[in-house]
Amino acid sequence: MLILRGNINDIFCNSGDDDDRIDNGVIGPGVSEKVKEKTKKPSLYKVLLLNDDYTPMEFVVYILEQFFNKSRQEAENIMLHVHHRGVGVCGVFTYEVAETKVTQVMLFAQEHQHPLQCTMEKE
Ligand code: TYC
Repeated sequence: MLILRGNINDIFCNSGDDDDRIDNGVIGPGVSEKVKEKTKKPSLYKVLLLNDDYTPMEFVVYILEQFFNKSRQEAENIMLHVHHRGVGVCGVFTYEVAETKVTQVMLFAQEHQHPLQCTMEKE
């Protein structure tokens, strides 16, 4: 006998973008159950740097290298993008990682008395 637990659509329809698992277990003589556990992928957030007229370019490049693991060349490109366009993406992270990066950058900028602004936005 096959016992299906949960919504029939959840069990047989695969949307493709979720991380789905099917657990086949025998729960008694001649009785098996098929349980599909759905796990949702976490939402992602862009961490953004904003331009200003006072923060030194070298300071922004240093932040991109140290906090966002960018190469020198990548960091310079992102810094120049922000300088010319007003805003740019430093990286994409889960909520808590993005929030931590924003806090670290804002604290570091304040400690060095630069007005640099860093924020996050849902993808
Ligand atoms: N516009 C700044 C300058 O001319 C450089 C800068 C770049 C500042 C990026 C902030 O997020 C920033 N010194």
